[in-house]
Amino acid sequence: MGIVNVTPDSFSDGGQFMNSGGGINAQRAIAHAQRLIEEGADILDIGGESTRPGAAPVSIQEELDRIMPVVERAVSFGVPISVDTRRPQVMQQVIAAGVDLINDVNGFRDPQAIDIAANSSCGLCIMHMLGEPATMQQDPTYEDVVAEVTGFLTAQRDRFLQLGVDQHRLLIDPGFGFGKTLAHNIALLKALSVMAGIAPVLVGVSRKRMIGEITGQQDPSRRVAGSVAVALWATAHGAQFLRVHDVRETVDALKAWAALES
Ligand code: HH2
Repeated sequence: MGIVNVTPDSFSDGGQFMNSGGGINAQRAIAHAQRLIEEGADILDIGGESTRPGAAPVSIQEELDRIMPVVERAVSFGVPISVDTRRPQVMQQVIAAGVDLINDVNGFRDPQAIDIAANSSCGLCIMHMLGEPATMQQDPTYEDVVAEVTGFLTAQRDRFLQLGVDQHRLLIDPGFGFGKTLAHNIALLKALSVMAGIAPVLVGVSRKRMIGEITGQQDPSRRVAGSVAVALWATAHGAQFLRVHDVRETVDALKAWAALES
């Protein structure tokens, strides 16, 4: 899954598609999306709100203004299109525009979001987050991070199943870095094979702070090798989807690894 962040402030790639006046340059975002497909992305994940630690929320209208021109083009690209949003109103509009997957970092905790999602025919990615992006990295605390995260993901999966959603539409994501320390993230990575028993697992560690903490690289653009290493390890331990900025590097690494595994 290749990341298309149509935002001015995403932690790694924010502002890539802005005009000098501060507006979004949809053409550039669309060109980036096409390049990710050429590089081997099987799915695109389009987002209009940064959820990096400390990020301020954007209005619904602003989020729609950012993503809709890109979504409307991307649905004809021939690969599944995911939208990264926690807003029910945004979900409604992108579902109507024909997207294939809703990726909610809030894990469909909003009752309106779960309703809209269940009544669509989209795939649904349920992610775990502790608290809100603005404050989630201020001393995140768990008694047992693996039990709490798997408990939440299982409960949300079961809510969807009770609403009649086919289990094949559901994926789960432990939400690396969303209210988690490095130790929490590592504990969750080590529990991937357990989580894979709940639903197919998506892993998003690309260029994140945890990779910086492990490698000592402060600049997100220097975290590619660390990200690819964790992505490979995650694949070997049960991840079925990888959400990444660096599609070519990740696909090449997976191909090389798969050649030796077969
Ligand atoms: N991480 C980010 C955003 N959305 N969705 C899922 N399912 N899993 C993740 O790990 C995940 C996500 C944060 O990364 P990014 O989009 O690069 O940054 P920002 O939130 O600053 O736009």
